Amino acid sequence: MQVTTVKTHAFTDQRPGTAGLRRKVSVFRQAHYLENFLQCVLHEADLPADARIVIGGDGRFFNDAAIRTAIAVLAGNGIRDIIVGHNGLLSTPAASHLIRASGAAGGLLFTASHNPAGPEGDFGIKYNTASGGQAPESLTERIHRRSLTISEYRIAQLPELPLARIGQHEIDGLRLQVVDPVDDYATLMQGLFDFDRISALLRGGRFRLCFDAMNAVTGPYARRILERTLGAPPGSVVRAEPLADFGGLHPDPNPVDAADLVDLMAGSEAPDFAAASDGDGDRNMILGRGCMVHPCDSLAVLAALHGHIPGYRGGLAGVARSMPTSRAIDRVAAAQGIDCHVTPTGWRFFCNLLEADMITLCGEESFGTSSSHAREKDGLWAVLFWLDLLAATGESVSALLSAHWRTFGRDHYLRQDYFIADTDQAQALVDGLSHACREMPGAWRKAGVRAASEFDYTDPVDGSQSCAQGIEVHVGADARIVFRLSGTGTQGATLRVYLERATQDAALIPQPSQSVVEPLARLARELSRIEYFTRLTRPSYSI
Ligand code: VG1
Ligand code: CO
Repeated sequence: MQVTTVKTHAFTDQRPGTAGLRRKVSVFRQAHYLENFLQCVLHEADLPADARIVIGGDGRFFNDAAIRTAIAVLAGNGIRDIIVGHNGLLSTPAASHLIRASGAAGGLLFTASHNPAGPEGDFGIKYNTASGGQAPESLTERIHRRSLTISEYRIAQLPELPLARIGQHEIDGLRLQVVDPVDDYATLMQGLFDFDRISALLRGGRFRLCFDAMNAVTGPYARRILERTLGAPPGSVVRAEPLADFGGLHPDPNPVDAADLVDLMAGSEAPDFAAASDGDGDRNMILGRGCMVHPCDSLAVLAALHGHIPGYRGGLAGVARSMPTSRAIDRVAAAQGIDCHVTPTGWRFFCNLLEADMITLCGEESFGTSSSHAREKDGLWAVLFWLDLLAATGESVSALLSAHWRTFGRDHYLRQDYFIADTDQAQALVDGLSHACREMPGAWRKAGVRAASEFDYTDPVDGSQSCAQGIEVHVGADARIVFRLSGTGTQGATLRVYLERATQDAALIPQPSQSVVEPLARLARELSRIEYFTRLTRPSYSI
């Protein structure tokens, strides 16, 4: 194998965010850009020469070219044992599982999740460690520091790689295994859930379901598991072909981007159950006839009812949520006498807790839930969990949700995003809030502000610290506003404002969350002076 050392120059914008390095495709296509980053990953990951690496992506534009480059850089650095998904496809949770199951030293995941795809769209790369989880902050920071000084990388000259041919290939000293992306993942799901019971529900013909893969990576997974294995009628999975540009969609399972699914479930022809997933298959949206399950509630319901599910009958070691996620799960944990950990936003913060067996279930408000079966969030897993619950209880989605609220109360929840073109303005706004925290309860007492603080996190497993992870404002006895800047965008800044009000009041529980939290939305605008800093008078996005 011929290996070349290529002289390069450093780029200053290779700092990974909430979930890897995300940039415009045009940025990734600059000469040396991807190779540089990969070389820095390899340098800092410090892998043994016989390391095995798993590679896959969400199938978006540039996936194939990036995977070929990655294999060449890996081979150039002496890594000769590579597992790659067929045609370069692997959903994020399936990749996480495959890393663990194959004893790999790590994995490269090519995805920008739900961000738009295509030549004008976004691309991304994540490095996951041997646990299957995303590189911790300490490692991504080291990778970033190295990217500022890199001057050369090593790359192998390889022939055309047979990514479309499943099987084991020996190529010039490189062992390349091209695997079916679904096989191992499907077996894992079969071990967690009662497939006979779900199958009995789906095969009868009385129960109807619609799974929207949004032209992204979960199509092949959902078709195999829901239709072929579990017997849902063909056509139950829609938009099931992964497309390089996601068909122009924004594959983010939420009531705005998957509005047609919400409409379907509100209509007279609504099936019993609907769900959607995102670009890389780690997010999920669950809907019943006439209702959408908010992800914060979904996490709480799964925790409350886990005893029905074979894979979780042994009980939960503990649970965790990201700080902005509603406190619905906290009350379930309290009732079960288990710990509820609160982490910064981003799945990587759950990984230490999962590895240490301190938690079994975890989730985020951004339509992500998962468990100790993987080290990433998992969209289809959540769908199967809900289907298994419906099969076990014989109840509908809305009945399970209402019963949950009756027992535990409800957290009305809404997230408002403001797209701010000027990142300096966005930063000034957040800095202003963080400076104002101390005075806020005094200055805004009449408005009900009780406490305000910046969220700093100390990882209970390794003691690492992550500071300034958002600003939390407590209002009255039962409400909360959280402010933070997004770490996954590729242009400008996005201010996320999370609004939440908990209630046990039977009259308030069924009200629409939008109207219940409207007074909080107003207060959030006043506290943060959004209009002053950005001239924006209303959110760009409410979900
Ligand atoms: C967002 C979500 C966060 C999620 C992250 C990656 O991050 O808020 O909860 O973990 O996306 O999800 P941010 O920094 O933009 O708020 V995914 O499905 O894009 O890998
Ligand atoms: Co995703």
